Amino acid sequence: MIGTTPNMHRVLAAALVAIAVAGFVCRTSPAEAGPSGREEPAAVIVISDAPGEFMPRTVTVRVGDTVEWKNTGGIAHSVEFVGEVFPKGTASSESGLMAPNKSYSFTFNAPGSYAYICRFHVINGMIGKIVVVPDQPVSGTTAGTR
Ligand SMILES: [Cu+2]
Repeated sequence: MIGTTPNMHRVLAAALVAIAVAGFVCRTSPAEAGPSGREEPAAVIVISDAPGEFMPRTVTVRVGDTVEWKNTGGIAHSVEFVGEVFPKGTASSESGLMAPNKSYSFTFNAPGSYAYICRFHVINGMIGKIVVVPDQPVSGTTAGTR
């Protein structure tokens, strides 16, 4: 039996990211509800301990979408946005300390690129990014946007 090597883990993580990205690109139905009317999170980001990371690391959502972070690890983490000025009327952008099994949700009401960190493990590279695009149907590939 072959153990899980760090390499395999990497491949697995990459595959998960690919699946997640494909899922977002392929989403065809236009918004059924208004920007604030969607209840379920548009994306769920899994927080794990070994290594401490956000998976997937980069997520693309639309304006009005809610992103949820779930701490599946055994230690505390956090989600804190950095280097971005949130638009007026946007709520606080910090999860605070997230104990194991805690989750945190945030709704993005303005397009932009939102980088965030885990306060406790940023030194180990525990960072992530949410890209928020305008709320309109995605046609074709988004790879070649100018
Ligand atoms: Cu952490």
